[in-house]
Amino acid sequence: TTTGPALEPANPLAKAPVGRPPRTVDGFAREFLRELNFGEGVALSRSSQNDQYLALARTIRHYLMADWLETARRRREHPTKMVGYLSAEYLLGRQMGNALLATDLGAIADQALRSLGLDLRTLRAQEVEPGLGNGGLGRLAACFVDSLATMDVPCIGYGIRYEYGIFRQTFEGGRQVEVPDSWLSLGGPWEFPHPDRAVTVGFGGSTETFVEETADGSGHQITRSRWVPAWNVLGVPYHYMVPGYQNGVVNTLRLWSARATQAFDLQIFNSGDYATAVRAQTFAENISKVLYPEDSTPQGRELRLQQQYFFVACSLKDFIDRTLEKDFDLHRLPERIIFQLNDTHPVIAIPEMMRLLMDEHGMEWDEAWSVTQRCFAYTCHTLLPEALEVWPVELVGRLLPRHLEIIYRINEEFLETVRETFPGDELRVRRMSIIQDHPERAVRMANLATVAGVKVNGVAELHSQLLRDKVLPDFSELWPDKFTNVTNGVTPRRFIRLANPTLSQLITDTIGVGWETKLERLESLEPYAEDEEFRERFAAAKQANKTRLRELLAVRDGIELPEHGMVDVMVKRLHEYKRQTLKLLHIVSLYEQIISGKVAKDAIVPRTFVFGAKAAPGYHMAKEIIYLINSVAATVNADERVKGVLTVAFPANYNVTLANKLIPAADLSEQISLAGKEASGTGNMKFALNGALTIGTDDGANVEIRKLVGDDNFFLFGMDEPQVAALQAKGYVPSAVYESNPQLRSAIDLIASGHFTGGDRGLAATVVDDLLYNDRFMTLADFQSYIDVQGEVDEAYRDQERWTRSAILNVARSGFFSSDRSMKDYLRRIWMPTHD
Ligand code: B1H
Repeated sequence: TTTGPALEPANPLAKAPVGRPPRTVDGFAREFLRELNFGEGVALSRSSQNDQYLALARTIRHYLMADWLETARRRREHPTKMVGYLSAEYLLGRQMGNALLATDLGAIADQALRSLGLDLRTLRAQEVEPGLGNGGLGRLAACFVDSLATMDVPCIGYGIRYEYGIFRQTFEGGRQVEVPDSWLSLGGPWEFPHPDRAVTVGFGGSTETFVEETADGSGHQITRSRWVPAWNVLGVPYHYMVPGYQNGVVNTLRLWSARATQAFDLQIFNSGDYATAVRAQTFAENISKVLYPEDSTPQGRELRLQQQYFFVACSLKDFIDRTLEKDFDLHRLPERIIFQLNDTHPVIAIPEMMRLLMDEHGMEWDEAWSVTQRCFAYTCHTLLPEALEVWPVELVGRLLPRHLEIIYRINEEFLETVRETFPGDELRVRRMSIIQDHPERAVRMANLATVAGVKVNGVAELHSQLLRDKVLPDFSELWPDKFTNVTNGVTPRRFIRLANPTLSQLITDTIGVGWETKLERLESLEPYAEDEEFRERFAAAKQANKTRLRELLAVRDGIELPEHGMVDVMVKRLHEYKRQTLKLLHIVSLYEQIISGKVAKDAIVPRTFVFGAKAAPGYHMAKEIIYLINSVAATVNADERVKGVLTVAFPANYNVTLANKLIPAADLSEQISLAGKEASGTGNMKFALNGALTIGTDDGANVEIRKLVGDDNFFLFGMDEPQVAALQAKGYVPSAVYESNPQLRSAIDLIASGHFTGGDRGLAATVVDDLLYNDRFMTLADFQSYIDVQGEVDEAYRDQERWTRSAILNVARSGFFSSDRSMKDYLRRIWMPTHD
């Protein structure tokens, strides 16, 4: 299937996008009814809420459509260098609110629906969010494409249209039970399938060599290789609009869905084995069936490598064959594209680019390598060694034999450079090799990305430094200039304007409009920290957000929150390095001190602790921690002795939608990972921007948040990274910490006694034993410091005026964490280095 010839229609109307629907209440209502009647095929009186939601989505879409077509036309007519963001995850969150904000249609839609007896908020709540990501990494990709559209930077986001996104979390008896997320089952009104533009992707088979005359007519012969795949699948692109913020720009997110190819079908269908043929179809479609739910620790599954190659092969082909104008000279490819690799997940794109340039476009190795090396840049998102992806050579060879050949050759030439630069240093050669030998022969994707990429960046200052010094030190010694930092950011459109309308209104009333795209302007709020009236309005906004949260959790989860007190929130994926157990030990310790009479109930500040966390379904320890949090919540909430003082809420299924309600209501943001383990964190930024104070370690972007908001407005605790390394080197014995700290001992003993698990000691043993005898992330070592600083938090909170002042300063000084700033940094440091 190819695109048809350019049309030369007689009717001049066809030359430009037909008009936008009128931006009036009547016009909107009319458009909505048209969609309901002619799109959904139902009368208003007979329509379900889902019909109404779908019609409303399509109505809003119409207002964006002309801008989308126009943006695409403009980019085709004036082609410039584009960003191809390659990401296996996009954690988009609900689309409707964002589309209404981008088009500034909220008020019109609200009135139009009201005039029809409908309620906008109810319809918005119908949307099942596209959860095509696990956590921070996927949400970051969504923030980045939002910022690029808002900044009118040409970008295509490429990824996978998983039929099932991140699972829906439920609790049964306090244990996590995963339910498949069939986000598309009630219709996908935001997507545009283009089955006619499907791309074929090969897998398996073998390579063969053949001899060919060189193109220069000299009569010389060269040996080339080509791939003969054994099977292939189709990638069908689904387009999603990425609207900029009220700027008339709409970029595209192109997500690929796998289908069986016809040839594949025919072959088997003709063999008469109908059932096998149908099964083969299912096999192909499996590739985009489900998002792998591991965050940080990738599973080396064959299907996952298939997913990675599938979306990357579709994307490169799409860009070269469809996005570039015909007969574009591929030697100049780097003038027109930079592919940003979001972690190692899309790194197989590097050998794929080599294969395309050589085997399909006739380039020789050196030319192809020179082009490839300028087309990719790599972002690393981790420091955990187990999170660095490696693919067994056996698997790569079986699934992608041509790519393995190419990887071997890249490695050979690279190691030659290493040997020239560091003669006789074979240990170094082994460390740097793209191929590891132990524990099994495997391709190190981070090494491949570092060798091929123009730049390698970490996601926060500290992370980038540790990346250079600890993760890839040999590479940074060889190529110091390749390494750079771009500190993460978050989109203020979704995470302030949409999530926190009350605070947004206050900001606009105070400093005027436009801060949503120039977030550094928040700094003009700083003097208002001393303005009593402003402080009162600020505190009232926070209170309103707490009330909103209380109402939501009552309906959503049947959780009753008290009206007053501090809201202390820890929301993020469940992982040992993030140390949800440290938070739990704090809660248990407070509880233990009250029930044992060591501390008077009224001596501590009433707090509501809110957790939100999904565990990877196969991560046993993480699931045990969830069970323990739920057990502690149930016990504490039912105990009259702490009523009104300690409340623990763990609403199930933390996702973007819930984040938008939770974060604005928080007083305290828990960012308590072991120093040196959290690459950046982005939740930490969202909290600060919504006026929560952080209690945190010197880790990831916490370091930069603290530097900006100031020590007086941030609660720092725990070891820093050098101290962690020193303790590690010296030998860490968690049981010794337990023995020597009575407060810690009481808390752990209470858990171990079965107090929270219905008297069953066994049910808490997994977590307790790990803390005492393993504690890889040094929870006990940081316990006392954490407890002490939580005492300072209490003290600060008692002085509400001081607290509000600090909260205001957190907002005023966090403008740096806009993802617009991150995008500017990428543009200047990586994508368009001449860009000023
Ligand atoms: C982050 C991941 C990740 N780092 C593997 N690494 C995955 C790794 O499906 N997998 O196999 C999925 C995700 N995610 C996070 O990225 C970091 O932990 C955060 O600190 C950081 O803020 C975020 C964005 O940079």
